[in-house]
Amino acid sequence: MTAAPVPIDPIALSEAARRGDGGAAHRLAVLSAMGLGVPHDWRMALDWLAKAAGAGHATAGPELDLLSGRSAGVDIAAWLASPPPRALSEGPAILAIDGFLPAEVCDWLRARAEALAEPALVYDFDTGRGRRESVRTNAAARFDLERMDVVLALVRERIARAAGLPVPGLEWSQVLHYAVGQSFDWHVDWLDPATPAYASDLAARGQRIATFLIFLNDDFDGGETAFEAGGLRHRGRKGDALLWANTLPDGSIDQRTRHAGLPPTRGEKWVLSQWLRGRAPRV
Ligand SMILES: O=C(O)CCC(=O)C(=O)O
Repeated sequence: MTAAPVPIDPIALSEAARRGDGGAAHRLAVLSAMGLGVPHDWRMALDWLAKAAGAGHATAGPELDLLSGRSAGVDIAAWLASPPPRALSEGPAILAIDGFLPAEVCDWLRARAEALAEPALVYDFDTGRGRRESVRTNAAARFDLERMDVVLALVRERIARAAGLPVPGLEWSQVLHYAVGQSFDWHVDWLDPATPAYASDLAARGQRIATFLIFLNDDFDGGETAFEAGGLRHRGRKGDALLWANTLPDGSIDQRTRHAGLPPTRGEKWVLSQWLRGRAPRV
């Protein structure tokens, strides 16, 4: 799904935040963390987050607690570094990153998604809206700017760095939920350049170069991420990640990336799914 340009007025937000509006301070924290309409600045993001917490914003305090852990401050450099990947397949290029996120961050993302999940949609480029399709019987929570928090902004930057792709190229993150028997049937994530409906979106943002999955829990059976090519079936432990390239080094689509989220046979599966483009939308 494509990120729509968002109206942002940092001056009005700053004035409201200085008057004690915790929501405005939290929004400025998110904007600073993402570099949207204001400079990308993690120190400013944390300052605004502390102001939001002081003003009684509901999630700002817990976000700060989560990010600082047991230490006095937030170590941004440590948060942005990720463990080394290991190759699962050369063609298509599929990498596993074990221990990508701490368990508490997985729990945070899952709890936020639990309140927001709704039936997963397939984006319809003709109408510009999502529609139900039998290919997706699972649920999804989509985190657009209205739903973004600083924890997720940090996770997104960590994903972008691990994938070697620019943060502004990330589409809005989704957390997927599968109950027993629900699946995301066989599909590809790249947008077919031969489909005229995709042309303007591809011209604006480029191809979905990579897909990044983070396993938010592991107390279920079945539910593997499956690739048709090579018959790979993968299940990470809680906090592990899976990264694959949807394109070849020359930028063309990799036809071998057809994959599926198979149905759990016991328990529920929660996974963060991130599609990465080459650039932000032109506004
Ligand atoms: O949930 C999974 O294992 C697969 C998710 C997926 O196919 C996607 O996000 O494109």
